[in-house]
Amino acid sequence: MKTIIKIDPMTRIEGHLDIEAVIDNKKVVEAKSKGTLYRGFEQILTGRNPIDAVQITQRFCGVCPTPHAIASSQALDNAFGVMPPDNGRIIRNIMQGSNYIQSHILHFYHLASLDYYRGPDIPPFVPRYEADYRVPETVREKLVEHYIEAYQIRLKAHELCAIWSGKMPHMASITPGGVTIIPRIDNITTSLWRLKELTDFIDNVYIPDVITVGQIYRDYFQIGKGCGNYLSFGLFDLDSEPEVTKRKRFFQMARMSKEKVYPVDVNQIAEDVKYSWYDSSSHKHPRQGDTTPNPDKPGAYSWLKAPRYNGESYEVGPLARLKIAYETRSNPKINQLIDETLNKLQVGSDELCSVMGRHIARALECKVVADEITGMIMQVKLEEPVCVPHQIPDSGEGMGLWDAARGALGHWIEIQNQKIARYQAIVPTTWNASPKDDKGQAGPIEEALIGTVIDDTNNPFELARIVRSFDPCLACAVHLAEIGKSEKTFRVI
Ligand code: NFE
Repeated sequence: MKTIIKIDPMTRIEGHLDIEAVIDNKKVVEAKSKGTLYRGFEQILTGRNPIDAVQITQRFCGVCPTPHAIASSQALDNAFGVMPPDNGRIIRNIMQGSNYIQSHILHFYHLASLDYYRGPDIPPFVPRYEADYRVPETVREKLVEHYIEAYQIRLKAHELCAIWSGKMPHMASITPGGVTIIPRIDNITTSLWRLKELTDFIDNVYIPDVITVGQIYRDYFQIGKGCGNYLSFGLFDLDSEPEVTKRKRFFQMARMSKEKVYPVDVNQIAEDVKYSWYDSSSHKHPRQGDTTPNPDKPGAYSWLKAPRYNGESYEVGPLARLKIAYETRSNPKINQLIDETLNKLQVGSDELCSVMGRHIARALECKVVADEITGMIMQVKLEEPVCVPHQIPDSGEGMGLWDAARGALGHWIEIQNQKIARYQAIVPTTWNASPKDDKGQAGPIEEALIGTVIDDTNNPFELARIVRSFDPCLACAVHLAEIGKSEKTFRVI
């Protein structure tokens, strides 16, 4: 007999993701990933001064305002024909790196780790669902301690960003053509001591904790594989090449399909809407896309559109970035770090494509990013320019491509009469949590759920662990709540 399981909300914070799974003989045979909030930022932006996009798009989300500020600034740089000077480029990288650190630590300790151990019987650890908690008492006590410590540490990462961005969340000092902060020696010194504390936590607490959980839940290296395609727009600009797809980046812009790495042709990106609550035309490149909501559309089940690359679904995020770096050997230190960790865990590199692999990739990336921005802070040159002047053209187009903590992020702007005529954003969670496309092909999270064995349909924690390993953020992806009516609704915290 088939059972339908519905978990809503799935995400602990970060908007409302509703997951529906059809179980037949203990196995997931169909899955639906549903974004239940409508965003509508595209309509808010239309008709405004283009410069407002840098501030308004940051309000997509309080967790990742930084990449939206950077991607919209890049789209404006592109439309205005300006490029930030070295200081502007480096300071944007530092802001983004600090946002990665706080976001990755947030994800493991505050959004995902409670799936693996039983917290104390007080809020925020209760209410909780009963899972196969296997962590021994001594480890459990440490994880609870680190859960609390992680709040303080994330504060340091937010401060690190605010040193350069003026405030957090929602940064003040970013503008088309660069940044507006004039760097002083104390920006550098106060950043370095915060980074030292962050690096100590990542090396001595975060990575060891993720490895310990990985060793205890080794079977989760076999669960939640996903679609097997990986996409990254890249991270940290290393030069000032105006053409974004040719720009040298620390994590390169690339995609991986069937274990082979290929360049990205942005023209191959299109968004399908057959199963989305939109009357917009389907299979449009975001440059031509529109956002016309229709909450009564028959057959639709999500406010997310379904982005596809050349008709295929792609996973984005830390696993995608690390797999591409590992395969291309672009940075020997990353390969060494991954190999050492896999050795400790006694798992193969192919097992990274899994629930536990995503947690490991995120933790290792956190270290790589912290090390990288420590070096970048030393490259900031006092007394040198941080931005170039810009002028709003009468008309134009621009594109910003960047990797947010959760993966590939694209912003597209069209300007007419010096106003925003069209704005489209495809955020990481739109890729990962997308519904089926026009061909009926599942999105990456849906794909990762299909085939999973559910031990107890009254307590389907396997589904929660798989979905959360992607770190979905629905606030970013969509923004009307739909009251779910179905066979089983679980309150999952
Ligand atoms: Ni709201 Fe975001 C990130 C972006 S996810 S967290 O990282 O862009 O879709």
